[in-house]
Amino acid sequence: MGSLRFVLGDQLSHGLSSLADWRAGETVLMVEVTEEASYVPHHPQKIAFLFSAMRHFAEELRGRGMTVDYVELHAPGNTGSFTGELGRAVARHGPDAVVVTEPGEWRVLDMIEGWSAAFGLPVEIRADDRFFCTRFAFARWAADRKSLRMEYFYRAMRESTGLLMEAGEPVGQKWNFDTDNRRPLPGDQPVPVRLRFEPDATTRTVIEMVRRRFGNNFGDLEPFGWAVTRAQACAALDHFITDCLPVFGDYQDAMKTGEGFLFHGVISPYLNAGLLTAEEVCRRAEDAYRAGLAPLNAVEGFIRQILGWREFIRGVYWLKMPDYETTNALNATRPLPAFYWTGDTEMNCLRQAIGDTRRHAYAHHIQRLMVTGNFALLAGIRPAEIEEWYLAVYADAYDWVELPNVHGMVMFADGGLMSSKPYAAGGNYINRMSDYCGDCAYDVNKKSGEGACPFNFMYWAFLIDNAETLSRNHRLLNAYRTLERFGPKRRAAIQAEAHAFLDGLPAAY
Ligand code: FAD
Ligand code: DLZ
Ligand code: SF4
Repeated sequence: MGSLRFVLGDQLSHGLSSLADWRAGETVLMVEVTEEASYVPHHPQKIAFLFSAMRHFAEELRGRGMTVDYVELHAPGNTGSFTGELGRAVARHGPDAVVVTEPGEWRVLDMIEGWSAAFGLPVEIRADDRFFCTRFAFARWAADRKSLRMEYFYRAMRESTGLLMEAGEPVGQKWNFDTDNRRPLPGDQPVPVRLRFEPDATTRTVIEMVRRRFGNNFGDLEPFGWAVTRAQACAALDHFITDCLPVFGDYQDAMKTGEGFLFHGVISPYLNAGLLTAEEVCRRAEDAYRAGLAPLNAVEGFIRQILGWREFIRGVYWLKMPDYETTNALNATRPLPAFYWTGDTEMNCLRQAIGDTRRHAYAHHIQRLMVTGNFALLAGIRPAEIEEWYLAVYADAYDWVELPNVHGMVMFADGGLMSSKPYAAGGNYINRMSDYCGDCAYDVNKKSGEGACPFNFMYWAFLIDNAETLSRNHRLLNAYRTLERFGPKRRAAIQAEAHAFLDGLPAAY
């Protein structure tokens, strides 16, 4: 029958390398399997999104005349794993070879590398060309660099792609407009209503299946409004470019109660599952700038997230795995507090960020980094426990993108491989960028004692606890000088207050 084309759940792209030379008579294999659906307790919306998108994609392939062998989760005999399902499909179809695009995760690549021996067949693993930068090009860029900084990688990517470039120079004569992108949201700034997609019959069937099977996982299954086809994802992108991108830059770091999406793209699940490509999203944003429909600070800021951060994060993942996830540079050992799963905390910023996550399987970058992430960093949560949480609760979460963001950017567990200092902050930052503090049981202006914002004393306690590792970091010299002035008694009191607060939090496990 020729080759069996195995398409994984996050490879829903018609231009996928493993489908490129499909010939009549060959079968495409797609499988829903328990192992993937339960390696962490995924948010129910994440599972429903992916299974519905997979089923729609299979239909689209059939519509293009391709033969698709699609194994549903409850199909009789489903073995529950990629390897088991490939074995059954090989027996059914008798292919000469298996063709697969490289997976997003190290765990799955390790599995795939065992298939040829297991099934006695050639297994061709093709590069995933949906990224701007191949794993090998990133490794070449990283070679001989002591530290990896996104900004330099990003500049090289601007040059190689020509995005926002003119005659070899960055448009606007600056690479980065980030200083224009840190405005708090004015109270009277209208926020666009986001495009949602009514579940069709396929999605409704999947939703009911997910309710029965995964209904107890953290997160609301409904209302469900995610795009599940490429056409819908394109409509979501159009909506973002027209209604949000023009002000995306200004309020990129802002947070507002009840407004989980603000001006963000809300496209990461589509990019990561393959319904949209990084290239088309960046080109659309650039076109909006060139047509005078969106300002440069917004467009550059947005393109940097995808061409810079997303590609950089993936590069770090493949460069450093599998050892990457085992490091713990700050010796963080505290168990994950139960409130991450329940939302039951008096700290309003955390309650809001976790509440948005529960409702939408989404929180924007600053909520992830500076609220739930900042808390985990300052509290010294065990990296593996907080990583599992992030991998489970977001519709866009896959190991390749979640892990470097959490392990490296949030937890500094890689010792600063990708950031020059930990993103640690006291309550002031959250107060400046959000409206959360006004409704909080704690007082953001109080540094210690009854009712003081816990971020305030946790921030200083974090620096004291980690002085051995961090006090020589040149970007923290001012903070450590301030701490020096506090004197030993005040420092001991801060530490005692932070540890008592943290020790009093019920653990999740
Ligand atoms: P926008 O703000 O509109 O940005 C546009 C796009 O840029 C995103 O869709 C995304 O593809 C890309 N992007 C932006 N920042 C990053 C980044 N740091 N890393 C990779 N891509 C980026 N993103 C994921 O896709 N999956 C994850 O599992 C994930 N986990 C994260 C965990 C933490 C602790 C942090 C701090 C960030 C994480 N991110 C993750 C990155 C970022 O928060 C999300 O990509 C973003 O919030 C998605 O929403 P959006 O589409 O509205 O993004
Ligand atoms: C995330 C996920 C889930 C929940 N379920 C499936 C599945 O049943 N079948 C599938 O092919 N893929 C699934 N995925 C996505 C995979 O975990 C992802 O394709 C691999 O980890 C490679 O990145
Ligand atoms: Fe969060 Fe502190 Fe503000 Fe409360 S006062 S919302 S805990 S930053």
